[in-house]
Amino acid sequence: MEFNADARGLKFAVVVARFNAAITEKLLEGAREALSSARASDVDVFRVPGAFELPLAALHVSEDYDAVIALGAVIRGETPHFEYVATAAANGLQKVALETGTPVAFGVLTTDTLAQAEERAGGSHGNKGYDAAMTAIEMARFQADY
Ligand code: INI
Repeated sequence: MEFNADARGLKFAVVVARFNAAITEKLLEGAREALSSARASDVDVFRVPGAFELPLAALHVSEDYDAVIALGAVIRGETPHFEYVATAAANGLQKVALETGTPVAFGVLTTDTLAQAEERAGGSHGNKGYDAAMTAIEMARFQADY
């Protein structure tokens, strides 16, 4: 079956981390662009402190939406904290999807440097927020149609 990129009639929640906001707001712009190109009209945005908080926020809203798009930017820098935050976000978001049945798209950048994050938030490597929103649309459509 081909991907039907028509988001009309579907409800989307976007949960966005404020940590590294210069990056995550660009991811949000990309997600909005994808949702509007697919004619989604029912979109709510929720902000949380950091990527670590994204799974709980996704869990909290999952019941009321056809899909959740989680956006964050975890940048390694000098700190081992990176591994804990990135792993918790990835595992937690996957767990929410599998345990609730609501698709959760992983739009969390995990990069070594700020420059790499910029490249993936509307720079030379595209916009991962856009990609995550497209994934959410595809999975919400899949669940609605089959
Ligand atoms: N949160 C991020 O979203 N990105 C990061 O790069 C990051 N680093 O590197 O520390 C980060 N930390 C905060 C974390 O997400 C939680 O908000 C915090 O630990 C409180 O629970």
